Amino acid sequence: MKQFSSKWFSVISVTKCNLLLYTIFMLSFVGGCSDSKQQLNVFTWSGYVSDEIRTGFEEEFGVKVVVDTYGTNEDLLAKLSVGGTGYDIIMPSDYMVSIMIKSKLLAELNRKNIPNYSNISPNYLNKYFDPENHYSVPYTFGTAGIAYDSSIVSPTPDSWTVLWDEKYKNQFSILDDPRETPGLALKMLGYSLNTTDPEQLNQAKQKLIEQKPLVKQYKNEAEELLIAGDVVMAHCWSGDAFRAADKRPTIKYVIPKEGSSQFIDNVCIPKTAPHKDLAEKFINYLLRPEINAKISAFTKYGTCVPAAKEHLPEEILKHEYIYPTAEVLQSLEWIKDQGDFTQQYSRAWEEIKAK
Ligand code: SPD
Repeated sequence: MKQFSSKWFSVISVTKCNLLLYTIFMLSFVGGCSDSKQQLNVFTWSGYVSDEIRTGFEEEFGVKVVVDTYGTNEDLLAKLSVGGTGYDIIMPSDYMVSIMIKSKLLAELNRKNIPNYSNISPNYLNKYFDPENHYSVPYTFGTAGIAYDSSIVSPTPDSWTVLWDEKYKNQFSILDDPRETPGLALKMLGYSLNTTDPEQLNQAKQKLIEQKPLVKQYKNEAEELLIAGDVVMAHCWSGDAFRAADKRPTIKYVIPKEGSSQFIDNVCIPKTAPHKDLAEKFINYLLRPEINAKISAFTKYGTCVPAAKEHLPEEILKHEYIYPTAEVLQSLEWIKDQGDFTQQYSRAWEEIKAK
């Protein structure tokens, strides 16, 4: 009996052991399958890549897309400058593309892998920041301005000076951005937002220090504050204002009469990208007219792909601030890469925030 039970014990042990090995094998196989899926790591602005765009690419190409966000071009630069981020796709604005090219942080694009490049309108190509688009492909374009709740803010704001009005103390937010924010004060003072005159920049700095006690928050994701009703006005990017207006229809947007900034955000591949081929497939996918239309409808920024317009509703195509009038366009400036003087903007902004 003793012999019998020990024999059976060893049979059961062997069976259990086989089962265990089998389970480990199956688990490692399943795990191995998901691990072996290529992963595309995207680093972008919030509200820029929708779940629909992400999962559409995942399903069609059998890969995983992970999206991480940043709040300013300078945050993106800081992260990339450290190296080895693992990001495959980034979306710097115009002047930051120029800075990144000079700093040798970007990979040259292989146009053969991006046949949909030909879908882009020439109006958005060959700009000063990447004269032959060797490193960048335009994603969207927009402006900075003031979003306001028209059921509360009266009269309708038409000047940046409203952001110095005591009446709105603690009721508005300002972008937390070393170029946009000094830029708004420079425009209010009648200067270029690309000034390299230290005295003009100093005047803008003093204005922003004076404004500080009135500001509820410095925040780039103003959409959330506007929807929640935490602020009645926000210095923000246009698409974010229009996205907020979808949820809270009394939100309107204006570009002040003194003028403002305009931008093109671009898709680029960092030099250190682990999956360059997949990144180029992703860029090509973004440039399909129907996909690009979805991007514009989601972000509420303009499309650089004319054929995408066939898939867009009238209210976007005729939107006076997504496609500004010639008069408004004249009042806008591109933020430029000002070389060494750029540091003075960052220093001024740090000093303002430290006050
Ligand atoms: N939520 C998307 C915001 C995109 C902003 N682009 C930045 C432009 C900076 N000049």
